[in-house]
Amino acid sequence: MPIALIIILNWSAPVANDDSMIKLSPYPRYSEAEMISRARAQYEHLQSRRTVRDFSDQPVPREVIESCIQTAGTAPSGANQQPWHFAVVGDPEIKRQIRSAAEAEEQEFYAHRASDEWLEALSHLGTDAQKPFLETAPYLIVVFALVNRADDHGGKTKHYYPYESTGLATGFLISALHNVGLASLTHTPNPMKFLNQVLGRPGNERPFLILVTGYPADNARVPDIKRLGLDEVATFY
Ligand code: IYR
Repeated sequence: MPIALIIILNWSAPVANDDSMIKLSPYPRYSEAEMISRARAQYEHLQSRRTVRDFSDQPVPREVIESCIQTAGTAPSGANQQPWHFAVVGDPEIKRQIRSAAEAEEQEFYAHRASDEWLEALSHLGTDAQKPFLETAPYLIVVFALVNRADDHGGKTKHYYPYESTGLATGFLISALHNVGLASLTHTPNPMKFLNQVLGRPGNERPFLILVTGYPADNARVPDIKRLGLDEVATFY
């Protein structure tokens, strides 16, 4: 038999063997009444979250941000590749540079790039090209999605579902920040490539969004939005 055929016939897809598995740490087992009450309490807590654009400049302990980012890092990811990086900007000069570059892009967006349909969809939010929160808020967490990662042999390992995974981690982060009483804003200047330059991040790290965070300003105002009801977002079969 030709050697190549022997190799093909002997090939089998890699599978996890027993040595690579560990026992699941026990999940708490609540009574059904306790589950219903915890699920409701969680909903009540998270439904009070609002996207905020008016931030206080009051400092936030760095340790809080560190723990919230660790929470974000517990999100599931494609092949457990954890394809994310969080660049945490507290430095006023770097915040100033980000604001200046973001406002330049936003001016183009609002004056030329956005379609009338897009501007119409945004009109109830009251947004414009001015982004003072990029300097006011104590922290800008610039979230990057990694499309690949350098391996130990000078090559690259491709990542699977990097954007979906980074979106999940960002969701965990928003929830973690809300849990400690911090407001956040998912900000997406378009395009965002300038973030690689300003922060010196390599090309395999794609800017995903800026999560602006801090305490809400005392007089913060938010648009009067409604959330869709359960029967509008879910179908039970
Ligand atoms: N990036 C712009 C426009 C914008 C786009 C969407 I979609 C929003 O939900 C909000 C704003 C800005 O930040 O103003």
